[in-house]
Parts: sequence; C-alpha cells; structure tokens
Amino acid sequence: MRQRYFSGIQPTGELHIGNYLGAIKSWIELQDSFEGIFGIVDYHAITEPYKPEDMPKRVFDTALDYLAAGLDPNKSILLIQSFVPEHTEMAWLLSSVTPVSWVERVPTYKEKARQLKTQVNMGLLSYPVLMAADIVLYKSTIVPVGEDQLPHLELTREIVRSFNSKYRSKYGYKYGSKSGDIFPEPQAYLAGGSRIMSLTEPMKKMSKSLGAHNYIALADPPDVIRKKLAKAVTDIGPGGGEMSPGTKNLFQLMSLFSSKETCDHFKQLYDEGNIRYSDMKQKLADDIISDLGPIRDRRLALSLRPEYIRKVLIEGSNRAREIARQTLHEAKERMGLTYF
Ligand code: AQP
Repeated sequence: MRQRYFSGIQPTGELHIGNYLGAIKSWIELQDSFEGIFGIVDYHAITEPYKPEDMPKRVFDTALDYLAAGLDPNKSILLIQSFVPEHTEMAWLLSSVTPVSWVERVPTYKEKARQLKTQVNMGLLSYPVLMAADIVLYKSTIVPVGEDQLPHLELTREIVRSFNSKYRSKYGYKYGSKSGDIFPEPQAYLAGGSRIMSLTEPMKKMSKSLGAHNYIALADPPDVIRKKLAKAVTDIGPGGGEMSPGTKNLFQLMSLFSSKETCDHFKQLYDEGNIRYSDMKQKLADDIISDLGPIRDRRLALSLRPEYIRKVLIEGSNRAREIARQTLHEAKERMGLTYF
C-alpha cells in the first residue's frame, strides 16, 4: 500500500510558479510512490478578508490548475476542505493539546497580525492547528511544502507529539503503530524551488496577495509572461560582484526552467560583467513559456468541462471522508469520547 500524505493550497487567487515549484511539482513527482490527498483549503482562506462572491470561481480555478499541472484523479485524491467536516472537528480535538503560546509565536501569524491589526480573528490564530488537522487526518508521513510553511510544519510535529504522549494507546499495536502512537510525525519534503521570490519586490516571497505583477501565474499567456519578466527587478550595472536579490531570483528561476548550458552561459556573462538582463529575461521567458505551455493547453481544455471538475472534487471529497472519519474515530476513542 502506498503511504499517504496531505498537502493543500488556499484558493486566495491565481496559482503562480512559486506554488508550482514549491509544492505542486513535488506532488506530481510523488504521485506514483505515495497516495497524495490534495486539498483546496477554503477554510484556511476565510481567515483573511475576502469576497464571498469570488470564492466559487477561485475554488474552481484552483482545481483547474491542479488537474492541468498533472494531478491524476485515478492516482490521487482532490478535495475541497469544507466538504470534509472532519478537518474542523479534528482541529478542535488538536486545539485541546495545543498551548496558545505555541500558535502566538508562529512568524506568519505575527506578521499578518501586524498587517491586519484589528481584523485579526481566531481563525488566523488557529490556522496552524487546522493545518495540523489536515495533515494528521490522513496520517501523513511527509508534507511537500515551500520554505515559508516550515514553521507551521514544525508546529504540526509538536502538536502530534503532544497528542501522542497524552493519548498513547494502552493497547499498543492496535492501530498499526508499535509505539502506540496514533499519528506519525510528518517530515517536510522540500523541492528545489522551495522559496521563489517576488519579481517586483525580491526581498519578499512570490505571493498571490502581493498582486499579479509580482508573480507568473500558471494560467498567464506568453505575452503576459514576457511583460512580467521584462519588469522584474535586477541589478542596475552589467553584473559581477555580489548579486542583488532580484538577480539571484532570476538565476534561480533559470536553474529550474532552463538547461544547464543556458544557466552557465548567463552566469559566465554575469561574472565577466557583460550580462544584458534583457537577453537573460527573454531567454528565461522562452523557457518558462515552453515549460508551462502544456499546462496552459490542458487548463484551457479542462475549463470547458466544468461537470468533470465538479465530479472529481465531489468524488475525491467523499473518498477522503471515508479515511478521515476512521482517523477521527480513533482519535476520539483515545480521548474517551466514544460513548455507545
Ligand atoms: N514563493 C513561493 N516559493 C515556493 N513555494 C511557495 N508556496 C507559496 N509561495 C511560494 C508554497 O505553495 C503552497 C501553497 O501555499 P498557500 O497558497 O496555501 O499559501 P501561501 O504560502 O500563503 O501562498 P501565497 O501565494 O503566498 O498566498 P497568499 O498571498 O494568499 O498568502 C505551500 O506549500 C507554500 O509553501
């Protein structure tokens, strides 16, 4: 039997090459060796201000991106988080073993709390507990994520340890774990592109919320990709010396989308102080366009089949519920919450 894991993306906007290189590409690479369960995590997305009327299209578009990128519903499970209520129920159980001080110290919470000020809600504070629930419900042993998610994953591991030690089974092997632990401690699976920076603000990570000019979306047509890259921040001079964050980011993208010869060629020009960024950007645009081309074509074809997308999501969520229900029952049993 393939080991299982859960990973997900918030439907907070267009998926970009950061999401692709940091998470989705690993999902596809692992598809044959693991049973991946991929969530469109809408309950996470409502913890920040959003427009309710936008949500259905965002969820649909995220599913389109997942399938177009290569997720195969015959090998993997695609779900909508709010269709599987066991996620929120498990989050409540886990919150009872999670000290408030643990969630308050999470860097992304502290940063968002600074930005959102009075709009900080309980959901944002307990976001990592819901993420831990997403992961443990499927007894995930790995979680492919970008670097930004490492503090959340570390917290998941702490929550798992806390739950396991408090509710270790007296019956030991009953649930297939020799130690009597119910949940495995999940390991982060980091891809080569685990931290892609913004094109326009390269000190920050590429993000949906920074606006369309800072990212290349999986759905961007070739002319838009060229325009966005043309505006990407680089050094002012002809290269040499220490690279600025913007230039470093372009070289990282080149290492992920272009051949080794191309990377070596531009690196040599940079070292010699002879680089022309417009040439580098043009070549990088060509390579990104040809890499994303098949995804764009599949996306276009799938967008004409909304019934199929709906079917994949409903069937996937139902399959996930069967697994989630079983794990939730085990957790409740350990906690003395099964009565009849
Ligand atoms: N820039 C990035 N580089 C590498 N990986 C990234 N990921 C996100 N940005 C980058 C990875 O994508 C997965 C899904 O992320 P998410 O949408 O659930 O949340 P996020 O990290 O908050 O993504 P965004 O684009 O920054 O969304 P907003 O702006 O809405 O907050 C995760 O595995 C993440 O590591």
